[in-house]
Amino acid sequence: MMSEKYRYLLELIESKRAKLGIIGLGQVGLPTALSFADAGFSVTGNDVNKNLLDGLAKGAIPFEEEGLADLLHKCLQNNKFHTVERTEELIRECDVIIVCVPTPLTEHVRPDMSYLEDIMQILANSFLEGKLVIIESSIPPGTFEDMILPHLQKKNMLGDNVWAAFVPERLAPGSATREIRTTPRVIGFHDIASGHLAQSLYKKMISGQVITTDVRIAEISKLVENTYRDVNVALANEVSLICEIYGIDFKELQTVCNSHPRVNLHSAGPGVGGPCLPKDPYLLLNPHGGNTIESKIIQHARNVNDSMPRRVVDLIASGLSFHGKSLSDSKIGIWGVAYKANVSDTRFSPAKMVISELIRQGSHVIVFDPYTQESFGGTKVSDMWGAVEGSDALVIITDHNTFRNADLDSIKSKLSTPVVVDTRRMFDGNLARSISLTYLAIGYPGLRK
Ligand code: SAJ
Repeated sequence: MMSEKYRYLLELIESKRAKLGIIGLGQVGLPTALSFADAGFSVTGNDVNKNLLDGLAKGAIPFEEEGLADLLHKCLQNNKFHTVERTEELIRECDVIIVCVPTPLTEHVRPDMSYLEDIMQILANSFLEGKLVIIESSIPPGTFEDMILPHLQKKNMLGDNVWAAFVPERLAPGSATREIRTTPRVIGFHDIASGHLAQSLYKKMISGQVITTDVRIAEISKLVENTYRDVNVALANEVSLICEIYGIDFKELQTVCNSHPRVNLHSAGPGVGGPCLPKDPYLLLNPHGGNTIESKIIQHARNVNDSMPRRVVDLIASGLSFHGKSLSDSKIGIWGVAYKANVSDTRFSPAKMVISELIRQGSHVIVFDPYTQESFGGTKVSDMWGAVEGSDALVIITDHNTFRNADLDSIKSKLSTPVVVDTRRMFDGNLARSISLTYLAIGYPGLRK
């Protein structure tokens, strides 16, 4: 028998009169807040970063994300979105609270739960009667039952006068505003009433499937999805090395292999970055309050992907050595420092390792990225050709669209030494070599003297 309070909250959600509060307005929280606002809910946002709140109120988005600025303007104009400085105020005024704070890694590659713990402390001391609390942050298995619920139940009864669910975010940076509405979502629940309320809520915003499951499965599924991708990229990276040994082109091999209906060989590249893939395998292997689980394949995949920037540096060194030069006496131009194409995010970007190592070995590094001011210690230039002019090598680390139409003849004419290291296979290697560029790439046949 469902309580009166439950029926009241369900009715608020169904009629979109429920007030939603999003805690943490980063790459997950902001698109989530604005997508719910665009779906018709009145949404309040909160973040520890006051500058971010000031910027948002003026319509400024803090990171590159297609369509997000337009969505913010629209939601500000129709008064569907506003921010508050105090988390307690948000909790007080909202019926549904969605927590989107980060759970990064510590320097010892263990989950750093401090942001989430801070919020849970505030929630534990708040009056939550009649409210639904949703956690979207990625969490180590066991966190929901052993950490989240005890906090929420300090003053309330789960399933009776407070409800909670774990709904892992599944946003793909770069296409977040589009995909958030179509990507199926997983609702992890501990009690049926909470699962039902959360399901009703997400069905109002997304057209994709809303799957309900046990909370432990939801926790682990999120982490396994990204681990799956990380391991597959590692396989591609390892196969690319095998291709180099056999003297064949990985990209051509990939096309041939992927013509098989049950094969999806991923792309080899300079390594794996971003806020999710380098982190989630470690969350998977570090259960809440438990010992680290050993997994050879997952750890090995992490090691393979982490070793890729080193391979990039080796490629640069071999290209230079072909022309009698070394890293220490060379000027090297870098295109792209973001972790993937067309985003501004540089977290865990392979560019960091590549640039740091080049600088350590004495290279003069010039960096261009249209999306970010980050340069990892290299000299930043504001024009893409500024990284090519007079350089001894051009290294493409991120395949931003901006670079796609660059013409190889212009690159060659501007370089001091004609070396191109293409870690994303943006250019046609045959064409590059046909105009006497020293073209090197991950998974591409090496140079012959
Ligand atoms: N990468 C490769 N080869 C590939 C695919 C990716 O080297 O074949 C590299 C990328 O260059 C990048 C890293 O892996 O450095 C991660 O890229 P990604 O596109 O797989 O993932 P993210 O971290 O941008 O976002 C993912 C999302 N996955 C996809 O879009 C396929 C998303 O679904 C998840 O919800 C998100 O992580 C998350 O929040 O966990």
